[in-house]
Amino acid sequence: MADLKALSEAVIKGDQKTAVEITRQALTEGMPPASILNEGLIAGMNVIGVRFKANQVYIPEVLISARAMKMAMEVLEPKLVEAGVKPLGKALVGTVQGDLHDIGKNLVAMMLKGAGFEVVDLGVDSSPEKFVAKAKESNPQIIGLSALLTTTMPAMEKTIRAIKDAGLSAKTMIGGAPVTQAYADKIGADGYAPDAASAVDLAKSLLN
Ligand code: B1M
Repeated sequence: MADLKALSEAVIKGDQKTAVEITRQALTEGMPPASILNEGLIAGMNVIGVRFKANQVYIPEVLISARAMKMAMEVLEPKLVEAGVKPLGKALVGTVQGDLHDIGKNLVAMMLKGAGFEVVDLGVDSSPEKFVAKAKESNPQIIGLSALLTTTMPAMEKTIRAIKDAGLSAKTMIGGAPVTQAYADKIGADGYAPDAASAVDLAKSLLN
């Protein structure tokens, strides 16, 4: 019988091959896709999130684990859709206008996916109008903005204002190296997260 503990261990170790094999085996044996997702893949990514926050693992390990999870998700996703398993919530993420840095934003997107969120990724250099248009189209509960330059931080404020002016009810969260909680408070963002694992905790708390 497929071992979901071994599946989460494979994600933690970033062992793509084993993660995919156990996912396939579990599906063949008729295990519910939601159990494979929650008790295997997400459980593994949660451990990585906790270790990342505690500085026990670093960005390369997180990327390797996220990649193992992604490969297993490719096998699992069609079955999740068939079984009607709903994502935890939907998050729209992007790097703000004028800013081309996306490594941190990608990490946030991966960790959100790892936690069971559906993620719509706007990419880099995203204008307030682009955020608003995509939010209207995809109806996320969370909108996440990333900025790495002090010169692009004001674009966060403009984007949050545009989101509010458009009457969207999504909660906003911000992050990136120069960003602080004080800045989030100043520009009226609903939350700030210093790293990708904290971004997941914040997104979950903003859902409630
Ligand atoms: Co740029 N760059 N860069 N750069 N770059 C910095 C940010 C800089 C600090 C370097 C320096 O001078 N010491 C500096 C900014 C100074 C400032 O404004 N205070 C800088 C500069 C000046 C520039 C250019 C202007 C350089 C030039 O052309 N003269 C230029 C700007 C281009 C533009 O954006 N318009 C530029 C260009 C680039 C590259 C293209 C070469 C490349 C980006 C490649 C890419 O992203 N695809 C690059 C890089 C790699 C860096 C450094 C070296 C690394 C950034 C990074 O990826 N960190 C950076 C110096 C440094 O930080 N040591 C630097 C790793 C990443 C995982 O961390 O993004 O902080 P980070 O994400 C974290 C958290 O912040 C948080 O979670 C992540 C994971 O824990 N987080 C969120 C991020 N987004 C979040 C969103 C959330 C929540 C949490 O909610 C939604």
